[in-house]
Amino acid sequence: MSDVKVGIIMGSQSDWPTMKEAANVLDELGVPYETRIVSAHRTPDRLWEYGKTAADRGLHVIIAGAGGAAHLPGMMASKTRVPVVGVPVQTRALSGVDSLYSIVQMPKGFPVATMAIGAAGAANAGLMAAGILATSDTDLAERLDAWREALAASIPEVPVDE
Ligand code: RP5
Repeated sequence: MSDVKVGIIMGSQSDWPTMKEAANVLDELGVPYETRIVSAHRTPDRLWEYGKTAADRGLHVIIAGAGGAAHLPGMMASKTRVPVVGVPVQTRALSGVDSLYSIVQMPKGFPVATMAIGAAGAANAGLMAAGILATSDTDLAERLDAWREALAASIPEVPVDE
């Protein structure tokens, strides 16, 4: 079993600029991950195989991003007990509201922890994955605490004219 515990999957190459935000956060926190393009509609067999093997391969969290008819996170959640964090990718036609609705309204029994639309949601997905792993990794917990403190310290107390 490898030490990669986080899978970042996305429906298309076009989702990568958004999903890279999750990868960037994991890089900053020193969390290894794998990345794959897995489309619910274009590569359903790949989705099936990924979900079927995820737990046995040692994945602890799957971050799944998709846009439009964004069925990837929900389908992945139906195929594996590994927690799925969903990222609604912003679309041109409907600004990502379509993605959000496609991901968030899961039926009872198959949850997807759904983030905000777009880049902020992807970054938060990385933090969510790190937070889940930090519950059983004290070194990572310390790095995550430091990351959060640095962010807080970077916020000015008083606004300035720009
Ligand atoms: C979804 O369709 C993907 O997740 C992507 O967000 C969207 C558009 O895909 P492309 O046509 O750019 O490949 O499956």
